[in-house]
Amino acid sequence: HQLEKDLRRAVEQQEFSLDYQPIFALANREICGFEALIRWSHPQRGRISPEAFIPMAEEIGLIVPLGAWALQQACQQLAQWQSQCPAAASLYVSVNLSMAQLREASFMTTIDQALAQSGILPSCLQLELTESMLMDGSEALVTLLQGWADDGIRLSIDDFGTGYSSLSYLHRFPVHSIKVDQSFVNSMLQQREKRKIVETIIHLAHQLGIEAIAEGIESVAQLDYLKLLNCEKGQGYSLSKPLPSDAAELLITEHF
Ligand code: G
Ligand code: G
Ligand code: MN
Ligand code: NA
Repeated sequence: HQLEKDLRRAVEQQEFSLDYQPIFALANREICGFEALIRWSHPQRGRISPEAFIPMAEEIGLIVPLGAWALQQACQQLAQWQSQCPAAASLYVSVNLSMAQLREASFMTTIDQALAQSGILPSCLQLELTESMLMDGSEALVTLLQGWADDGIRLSIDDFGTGYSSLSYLHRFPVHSIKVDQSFVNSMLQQREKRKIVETIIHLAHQLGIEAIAEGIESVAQLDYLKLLNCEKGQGYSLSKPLPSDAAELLITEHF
């Protein structure tokens, strides 16, 4: 398989980079964090979407080294921004994880090393997990995540509402925030049912003392509506697209 060969080479040749999408506090438009999103610039084919290569990387086990790279890179980048800009001391970076990484026994060490080598505070790291990763959650996984949460690492449930939404893991796991999936947010003002789902997810989060992060905010009207619902945070094209690191850095210098 050509894509598989290319992917293996890409890891060795370091053809990957990270873009950073700001996460805003909706009430005051403060930037509170950045979601790190992996990008692949293929030497012949140009940019390839993660939607095309992450599943393949997961299938062939490459997501383990690739994910470790993304985690280290994101932590180091944040450390650099924080040292340049002391006012950004509480800024965090949010990293997407795959199931295969959680299953890897060495992943705990990967997290510890990313924190130690970059020197960022554990509270400046957010890990994004999907519902399916928590669904077959063993006691061992509960212990692992509890350990991270005790250290201050933020745990967020990504794409909430699109997977196997089980309410039991919301109290089994030390969840810090829920990310309301963009498929609900982007049509909520046209479709009453989507709107009710968004409202219910945000309400559920608040009832449980969890913070809500809306994804895929593409208009001011959506932003205003989410503010009305007291949704704490949000990301989306109407606030900022994912940015290459130099553009994100510029934004930080202007913002803080
Ligand atoms: O920006 P967007 O097209 O970049 O991202 C597409 C998908 O790829 C999203 O579901 C996102 O969670 C996933 N993704 C982006 N970066 C990473 C990463 O470093 N690790 C994993 N596991 N998924 C990622
Ligand atoms: O699965 P996850 O939530 O990690 O995926 C994030 C994806 O959403 C990335 O591909 C990112 O580029 C994309 N994204 C971020 N903001 C918007 C937006 O406002 N609209 C759309 N359509 N996609 C967005
Ligand atoms: Mn995400
Ligand atoms: Na998502």
